[in-house]
Formats: sequence, C-alpha cells, structure tokens
Amino acid sequence: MRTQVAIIGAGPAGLLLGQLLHRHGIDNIILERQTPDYVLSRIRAGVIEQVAVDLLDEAGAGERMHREGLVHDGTQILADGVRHRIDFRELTGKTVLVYGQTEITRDLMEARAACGAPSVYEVEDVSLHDFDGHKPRVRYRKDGRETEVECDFIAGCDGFHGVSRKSVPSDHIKTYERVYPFGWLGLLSDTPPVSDELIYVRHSLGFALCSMRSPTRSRYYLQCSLAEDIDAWPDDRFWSELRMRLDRDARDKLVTGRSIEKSIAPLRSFVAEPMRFGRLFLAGDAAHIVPPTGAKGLNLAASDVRYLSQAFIDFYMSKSTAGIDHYSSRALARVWQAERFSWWMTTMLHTFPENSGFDQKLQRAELDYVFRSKVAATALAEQYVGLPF
Ligand code: RFL
Ligand code: PHB
Repeated sequence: MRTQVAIIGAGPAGLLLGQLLHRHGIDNIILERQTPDYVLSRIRAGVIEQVAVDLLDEAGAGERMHREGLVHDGTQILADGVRHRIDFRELTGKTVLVYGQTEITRDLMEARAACGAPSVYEVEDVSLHDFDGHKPRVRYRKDGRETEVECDFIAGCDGFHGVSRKSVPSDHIKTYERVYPFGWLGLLSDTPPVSDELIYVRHSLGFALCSMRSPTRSRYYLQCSLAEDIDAWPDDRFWSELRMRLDRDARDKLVTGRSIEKSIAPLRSFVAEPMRFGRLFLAGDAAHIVPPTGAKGLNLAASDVRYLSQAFIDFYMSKSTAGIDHYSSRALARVWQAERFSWWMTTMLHTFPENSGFDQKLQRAELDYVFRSKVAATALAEQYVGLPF
C-alpha cells in the first residue's frame, strides 16, 4: 500500500491533520490502535482557542461547533473564599469556546467518513521504519494480517504513550519533564453548570475546577493525591468535597446528580525536542504534555497541526521545504510559551504538599497581583485565549 502521509493516531491532532491534507488533495491514511467508540469515550478537553476553531472550520468540520459551542467572555477565580473575574473580551478583545474534545473528535470522524479518506482502527504493533531516509514505511497488523504502508512522511500523532516518539533513537531526542505531586479527579454529570463561566478554585483543601460541556452537562475536577483510588470516591463523596471548596453562592447553586464518567488524571509537564526526525514529525501530546490548568493541551495539538499541515501543503503544492525545515523550531517556540503558562497556572492555584509557609505566601502574592493589576490580569487573559501566531 502507498500513501503520501501516514498518520499514527486518531485523536484530535491526527484527525485534524488528515482532514486538512485531504482537502488539499494530499493522500493520507490514519492508523489508530483503539476502536472509534473507545476514542470517543475519553473525556478530556473542554476549552478551545481561536486557533482550533479556525482549523476546524478549514477542515470543514466546524458547523456543529458554531451551533452548539458556548462563547465565554471571561473566567472566574475563587481564591480563599473571594471570587474575581478575568474579562477576556475587555482585556484582549478575544474569547474562548467551550466545546468538548469528544464532540470535536466526533465531528472530525464524521467529516472523514463523509469524504471517504481511509482510517484503520484497532491496528496492532504499529512500527515505523526508515524515516531517516527518503522512503519511510509503517507496518501494522489488523485482524492477524500484516500490512506495510510506503509513504513520503510519517506524522506521529499518537499521544504521550504512542509508538512514534519511542521509535526515535534515544541519542537523537532530548526530553524535559516535571511531574506534579497530585492529580485531578474529574466527574461528568448531566446537571446544569453551577455558573455560566468556568470557576478555577484555590482552596487550602486543594484546587477545584467547575467547568461544563453544555447548558445541561457539567464537568468538575478536584485536586487529589496520586495514590487516590477512584473506587473510594462514590458520587456523594465527590459532591461534598467539592462543596467544601466552593463559596456560598456556588454552594447554593450547585446541582448534583449521578456521574456519567469519573476518572483520575496525573499532572505532568513534558517536552521532547526536536519534533522532527528526518521524515518523521511529532505533533500534539506525542511531543508535549501540559498540566490541564491552563486548558492548553488540545490547543497546542491544533497549533502543531497548523504548522505541519501548511508545511506539507507547501511541499506538495510549491515544492518548498521551508515549512518542513522550520516545523520543529516554530512549533517548539509556541509549545514552551504554553508550557510556561500551564506551569504558572498550576503552581499558583494548587496546594503543594511540600510547600513551606514562604511558598504559600508567594502563591497568595502572585494571585493578589493578578487581581489588583490590570497588566497582570491582561497577561493571564492573553495567554488563556491563546497567544497570537
Ligand atoms: P490523543 O488525544 O492522546 O490521541 C492520540 C491517539 O493515538 C492513539 N495511539 C495509537 N495509535 C496507533 N498505534 C499506536 N501505537 C498508538 N498509541 C496511541 C491513541 O489511542 C489516541 O487515539 O493526542 P492528541 O491528538 O495529540 O490530542 C491531545 C489532547 O487529547 C490533549 O492535549 C488534551 O486532551 C489535553 N487537555 C485539555 N486540552 C485543552 O486544550 N483544553 C482543555 O480544557 C483540556 N483539558 C486535557 C484536559 C487533558 C486531560 N487529561 C485526561 C489528560 C483535561 C484533562 C483531564
Ligand atoms: C474541562 O472542561 O475539561 C477543562 C476546562 C478547563 C481546564 C481544564 C479542563 O483548564
């Protein structure tokens, strides 16, 4: 089998890239380890920046997002019992859209099925070959049958645990990592959100986040210990712990109900450099991870895809290799800005088990600065809505 671009992974990065290339007449195949239903069952991102909105439109998959997505003009931070509002529109002229990763993935899957571009789900033992030469190949097994795909380029969009990054010899790649001493316990429920804006909560018991997917579906998170067992968190315990971290107004408005999903995610900052190895290109979580506090993971995947799709389009349409040659440095410059912002938001809002009194005072001073200074609030808002390209 032969294609122009072999894409590993059908998460948002792989699906978006595949759709953008297809619309420019560039052949591609997507190879995914899981079933479509499994991919759609992972509850992840909820907040998207303009870059992701624009790319979904370009991919021809933005129609439902515009109909159902919720435009958010600002966000709220509840710190030690007092609520503050960061007005994105006033401070930056921009807004974000609340539209779940599940819905984005579904829209992209449907767009791909409608145009007949090939995706192979439930592939096993994907392996990458000869990407340091001119004729890379990808091998996989499906239903016991081995297949080899010859291609011009491989796009590794297979997330943090994927095979692409691991296929690079260790002396060609450098990784940077910070693992945080806590995780997020998330709960999804068909209950109306407690507020029409997200509320980021700093509390001595630990961070919490009130988010949403729609006017009738809420997403809540609690900072938890990494040793936490999900079975030790029946819904009632989750709701009572959340209530303790909220203010009076939110406590009064909170509507609780049966969870439809509950999971624990560890928090990590991670970057692999470079993001290109000959004819293999990494994009999205395969190359970098941010803690979710800044809502940047999916948006970074989209910004990588913006650079990478343009690089391939320039290569095939105008025989230019400039985009390919600069892909890694361009993507990484944006990645490190998002890494810094996500680390900063995480550090400012969470309770760190090892923090001394001094660290806690600094954390409080940092927050006070954001609440009192328009310049500091603007810096937060500018990064939250997405830095300009
Ligand atoms: P994904 O989504 O992990 O997709 C990778 C795909 O590759 C497949 N795969 C393989 N396929 C073939 N062969 C192999 N060997 C393979 N190994 C893996 C996997 O099955 C999968 O389908 O990566 P991608 O596309 O780069 O997308 C990244 C985003 O999913 C991620 O950054 C965000 O979800 C992060 N994130 C958030 N991002 C935001 O922008 N805004 C948010 O509000 C936000 N909230 C979140 C988040 C992530 C969270 N968790 C669970 C880590 C909230 C949470 C709780
Ligand atoms: C979510 O709705 O899942 C969400 C929103 C904002 C974040 C992280 C997660 O910062």
